[in-house]
Amino acid sequence: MEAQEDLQLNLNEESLLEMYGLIVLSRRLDERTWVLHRQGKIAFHISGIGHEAAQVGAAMALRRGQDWVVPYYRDLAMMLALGLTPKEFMLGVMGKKGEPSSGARQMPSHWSIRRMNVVSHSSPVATQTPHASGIGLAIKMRGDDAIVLTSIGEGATSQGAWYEAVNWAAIHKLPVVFMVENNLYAISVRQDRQMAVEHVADKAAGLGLPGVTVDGLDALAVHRAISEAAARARAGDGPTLVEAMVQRMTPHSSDDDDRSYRPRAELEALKAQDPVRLQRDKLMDMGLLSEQAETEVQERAAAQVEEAIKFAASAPYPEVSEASYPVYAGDRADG
Ligand SMILES: Cc1ncc(C[n+]2csc(CCOP(=O)(O)OP(=O)(O)O)c2C)c(N)n1
Ligand SMILES: [Mg+2]
Repeated sequence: MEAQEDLQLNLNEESLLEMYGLIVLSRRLDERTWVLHRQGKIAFHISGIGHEAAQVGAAMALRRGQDWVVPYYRDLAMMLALGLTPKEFMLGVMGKKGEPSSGARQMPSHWSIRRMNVVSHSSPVATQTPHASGIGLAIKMRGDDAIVLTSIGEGATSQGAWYEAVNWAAIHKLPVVFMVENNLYAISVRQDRQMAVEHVADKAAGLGLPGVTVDGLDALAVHRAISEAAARARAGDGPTLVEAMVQRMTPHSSDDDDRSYRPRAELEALKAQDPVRLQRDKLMDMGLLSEQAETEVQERAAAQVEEAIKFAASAPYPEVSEASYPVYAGDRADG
C-alpha cells in the first residue's frame, strides 16, 4: 500500500530503480575501498555500509543541484545520489589531483562539491549544523525557493553546537531539514551512554520543532519523511528533525578495531537486516526488478567501480608546489 502511494506521489518506476542502482553502487564502491585499504593502497576509509538506503532516500527527496546539502563523513551514498562520480570518490581516497572536494588536501569523505551545492564540513563533529542554519537564514533573507538538508550521527547530537543551531532554526522557522543517521554507536560509545532519551527525535520537543523517527533501512520510508520535512521547510513552516534508524555494519573507520567493544553476535545479526537486500526484495515484491535486471544492476556497478579504481590509480598526485593553495590569501597554484 505504501509502495503504491510512493509510485503515485513522487517516485515513478524509473526513479525507484535509480534509487536501487545508487544503493548498490555505493555498497560496491565502499566494499572495494575497504579492500584497497587492507591491501595498503590507500591510507584511510570511513564507511557508509548499512546507511545507504537512508541516504539515497533522503537525497532523492531534494531538488538535486538546487537545494543545499551540508553532509557528514558517512554520506557516500548520499553524495553519489547527488551526482558525485565513483571516479571523483576514488581520486579522493587515493589523494590524487583533480579530487573535487579539496584538490586532495582534506581527509577523504569530507565532501565539498560546488556544482552539487554541497558545503564543506570540518572533522570536529556537529560543526556542520550551525553552517546549515546559517545557510537557512540566508535563504530566508533572500527569499530563495531552496531548502537545506544537513546530516549527522546520533552521537554528535550531544554537542552544544547542535543544540544551538537547531534551536536557532526553530525560533526563526528556517528552511532546514536536520537528518540524524542513528546507528547506535559513536565510535565505541553506545547511544545509552550518550543521551537519556530513547530517540534523538525526542530532543525536538524541547527545541520546538517536529521530530520523527523512521526506519532508515527502508529507502522509501526515509524518502517519504524527508519529502514531508522538505515541503514544510519550503512552505515557510520551519525545520524538522528526521531520525533515520540505520546500522553501522563495519568498524567506525579503517583506523578502528571494533572487536574490542562490539559483540560479534550483534554484527552477525545485522546481516539479516542488510538494507541493500531489503530494497532488492521490496522491488522484486513490487514486480519492478527481475532476477536478470538485478544481475545487470550488480554488473553495471561493479564495472563502474573497477573503471574508477583504474582511472584514479593512474591519475597523478598534486604538485608539491600546490600543497597549500588556496589555503592562504595570496597563495598561487604555481607556488
Ligand atoms: C568534537 C569532536 N569530538 C570527537 C571527535 C572524534 N569523533 C569522530 S567521529 C566520532 C563519533 C561520531 O559518532 P556519531 O555522531 O554517532 O556518527 P557515526 O560516526 O556513528 O556515523 C567521534 C567521537 C570529533 N571528530 N569531533
Ligand atoms: Mg553513530
